[in-house]
Order: sequence, then C-alpha cells, then structure tokens
Amino acid sequence: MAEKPLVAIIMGSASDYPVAEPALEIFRAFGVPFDIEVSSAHRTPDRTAAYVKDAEKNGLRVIIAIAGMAAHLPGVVAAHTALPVIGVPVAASDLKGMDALLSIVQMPPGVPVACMSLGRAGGKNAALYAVQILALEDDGLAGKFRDYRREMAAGVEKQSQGIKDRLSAPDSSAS
Ligand code: RP5
Repeated sequence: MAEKPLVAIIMGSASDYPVAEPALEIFRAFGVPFDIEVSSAHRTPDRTAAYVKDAEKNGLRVIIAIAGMAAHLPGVVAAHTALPVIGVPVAASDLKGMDALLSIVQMPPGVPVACMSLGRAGGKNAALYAVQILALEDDGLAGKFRDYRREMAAGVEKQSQGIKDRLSAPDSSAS
C-alpha cells in the first residue's frame, strides 16, 4: 500500500500545475509522500473546506496552496486548519502575479500563511520549506536536507570554477 501523504498540494486551478511541478520533484527526491488536488476557494468552496478540515485527521502535516489572481486559497485553507499553510503566488493575469503576491503575503493578523516566491521558484521553495518542517521530527529527512544543501553548495563552486576555466582558456576572447 502507498504511504499516507504527509503534505497536500492544493491548486486553485489545473492551470496552476506548472508551478506545482517543481514541488513534486522535490517531494519525490526526498521521498515525502504527498497528495495533490485541484480545489478552488471560490469555485468549489465546500469541497475545499471539507478536504482541509479533515487534513490533520488524515495524517497530513503541511499544506501547500498554489493560486493566482485574487489568490484567497491559501488564506481560506489556513482558516480551516491548524496545520502550517504555505502559499505560492502564481502569475495568472495582466498584473503578472502582483495580485496573488499581495493577496497571499498580506494576511491580516491571526491567521498566518507563509508566502513563497512567485511561480515555479515558489513551488520548489514551498516543498523545501515543507521538508524543513517535517525534518524537525524526522532525523532521516533532516540528514537528506543537509545533503541537499551540501550538493547545492558544491554545484555553485563547480559553476564558479567553470566560468574561471572558460575565461582562462586561450580562445576565451572569441566567445
Ligand atoms: C485562481 O485563478 C487559480 O489559482 C488560477 O491561478 C487563476 C485562474 O484560473 P483558471 O481560470 O485558469 O482556471 O483561482
């Protein structure tokens, strides 16, 4: 039987999926079981509330809510649960995501939502942030997260060396 999901990814629309993709990649890489749903705060309010109200009971520990435009989904999700909610704003209108960003980051006091970067970077960071939360009580996951950071740092050093090597090559002025 598949492992019970620890994280839920809720998108306001299937059109938000490209922003969710990097989160799925992170969860697969870290071996974190997740659930993914399309459920809207305004198009399917009852469905969204029902899913979120049962989330903790169903074993979920973190909820990621991805939405564009007025983007009230993360706030509505947070209103229905005591679980930590991570919001990811999507550029889905002529306002290029400023609408969703302000909507998610400007939660009134009392019901917090952690707001990530806009778009796919935010999707990836939401998953990493969820991993960090889960890692507080999972030493194996904490170790994987430390390895991830080490590999990232090694990648930067490699990039730096790559640029130095290119510039010191005899024909570097040609490119
Ligand atoms: C929001 O409205 C969704 O999260 C999406 O980003 C945006 C547009 O939705 P669609 O019209 O593409 O379904 O609720």
